[in-house]
Order: sequence, then structure tokens, then C-alpha cells
Amino acid sequence: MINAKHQPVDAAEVPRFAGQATFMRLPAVPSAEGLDIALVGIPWDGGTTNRAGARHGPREIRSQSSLMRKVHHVSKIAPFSLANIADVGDLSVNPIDLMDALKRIEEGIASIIAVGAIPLSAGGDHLTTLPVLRAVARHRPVGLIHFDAHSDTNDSYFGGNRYTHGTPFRRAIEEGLLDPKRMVQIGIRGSIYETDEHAWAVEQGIRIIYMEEFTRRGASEVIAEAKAIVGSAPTYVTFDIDSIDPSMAPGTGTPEVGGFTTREAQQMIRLLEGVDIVGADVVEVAPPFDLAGMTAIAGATMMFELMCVIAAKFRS
Ligand SMILES: [Mn+2]
Repeated sequence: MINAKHQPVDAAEVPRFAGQATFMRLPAVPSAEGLDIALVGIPWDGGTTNRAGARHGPREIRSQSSLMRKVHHVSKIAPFSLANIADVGDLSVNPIDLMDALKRIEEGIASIIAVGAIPLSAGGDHLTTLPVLRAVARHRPVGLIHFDAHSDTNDSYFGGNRYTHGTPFRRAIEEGLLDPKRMVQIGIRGSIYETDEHAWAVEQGIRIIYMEEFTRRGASEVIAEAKAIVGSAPTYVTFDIDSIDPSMAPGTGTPEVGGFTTREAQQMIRLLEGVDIVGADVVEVAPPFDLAGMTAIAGATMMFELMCVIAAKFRS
């Protein structure tokens, strides 16, 4: 019987370093038509306040994702058998016009959702998540599981600029895209601008789990709480690579020491099985600051982990 689902190129037939680089060595397809999960690049970093470079993230994540195989070694989830998954390419962006870029990204993700596919994107900086949420949450607010060193709920930068990679989740709450009572941020750390920097976020009802609390309680307890917060309703998962310690993921715009190990991050994502994930992303991989592709492979691996827990939804 012919398996109608897309399959990655077999590394026993074509070596991993050969051929066109696509996410997970899947076919590059022109649209999300017929897909369950659409892997998509958002090569845009116009919201970056410090070291730019995440615009180069999708291409490097594609390259490093050639290391991924077909079956998850712990959960035994075989994503390409459970769900039809392919690489739909990069969204159209505008590197010199922020508002136009946000519009293009929203339209690109909306076209994926319109044909019934779940978007799993590779950024780009964290502002890309705002237009993604505008598409994902067009008809109802969603919950959010947010891995990051930073809360990204500041109000404005540089004389009132409201759209930067430090503000997306404040804008998303204001726009009614996120239900702040169903939001959890995990791994927050680093020096802050003001003592009460996170006061607004907490007032909205966001549960902030600082890195120190994660260290005390561990992955199982923290994710159990996160799952209780988002419940069974539609939820988006966003993974900022700077949540991982810069010793393991240096290639990012705003590194903060004292972060997750890659293994802790993997453990947490695996435990998300059962959450109704309606979209997810890995953002802030900035190859110009990377060493030997180590941040891009961390990003590609987190994308694989996310893909597996999303694919688990398609188990019949
Ligand atoms: Mn972030």
C-alpha cells in the first residue's frame, strides 16, 4: 500500500549533507493544502533591539534539521506516519518596513490555517509571534506556554515604539489574542529595567515561573502546572532559544546566562503531549552569533520535539 503522507529523504539513500536543505529533509511544497502540520520559516528580525541576525535563522535551522530522524526515541512518536507534514518555505517579509512585515506574516500564517494545517514556524525574532497570533487567534483568544529568558511584555522602546521583540505578548493581550489567565512563562531571568517590570504581566494574570523556581521544582512539576493553567482549550507554544543557556545556545540576540540545558528544554516539551496545540514556533536563533551551528541544531531539535507532540494529536 502506498503511504500518501510526505516522508523525509532517507539518509541511507541520500547522505544528510546532500541535496536541498528543507526542514527535517521533508519535501518543499508550494502550499499547506493537504497538510496537517506546515513547517514554515519567518526570516525577519526587524523587531530586534540588540544584536540582529535572527532573519538568518530559518535557513540555518533547515540545514541543521537534516540531523533529525523519523521516530522520537523516548515517546516513540513517528510524526511523519501520524501526520502529513512538509516544508512550505519562507513567508514573504519586508526587511525595511515593520508594519508591512507584520501584515505579510499574518497573511502567510492565515493562509496555512485556512486550509486546516497547524503552523510550526522558525523565526525570526520574537516579534514575529505577534502576527502569527493575529492569524491563529483570529476567532478566539488562545492560551500560551512561553519558554523564554524574557517576559516580552514591555510597553514600548525608543520613544514610544510599541512593536519590538520585547513587546509582543503585551500587544497580543491588548488585542485580545491571548487569554492572560491561560498564560505561563517559564525560564524568565536576567537583569531587568525596573523593580516592577513584570507587574503589568502579573496583574493581567500571567503566571511567571522564574528560572530559580524551575531549578527548585524541575520539569515535571512545572509542566504539570503549565498544563493545568492552559487546560484543554486551544493553546499556542512559543520557544525562544534564549531560554537555553548561552553556553549551549550562544547564537541569539539577547543572551542571558543561567538558562535551561538543552536536555531540560527537551524534557519540558515532551511533557506537553495532550495539550491542544494550535500552533508553535522556535524563535531568536541568530546564526551570525552562532558557533559551529550549535544554536541552530538546538533550535532544529526543539522544532522536532514540538512537531512530535503536535503530531501526537493525530493518533487515531
Ligand atoms: Mn523572547
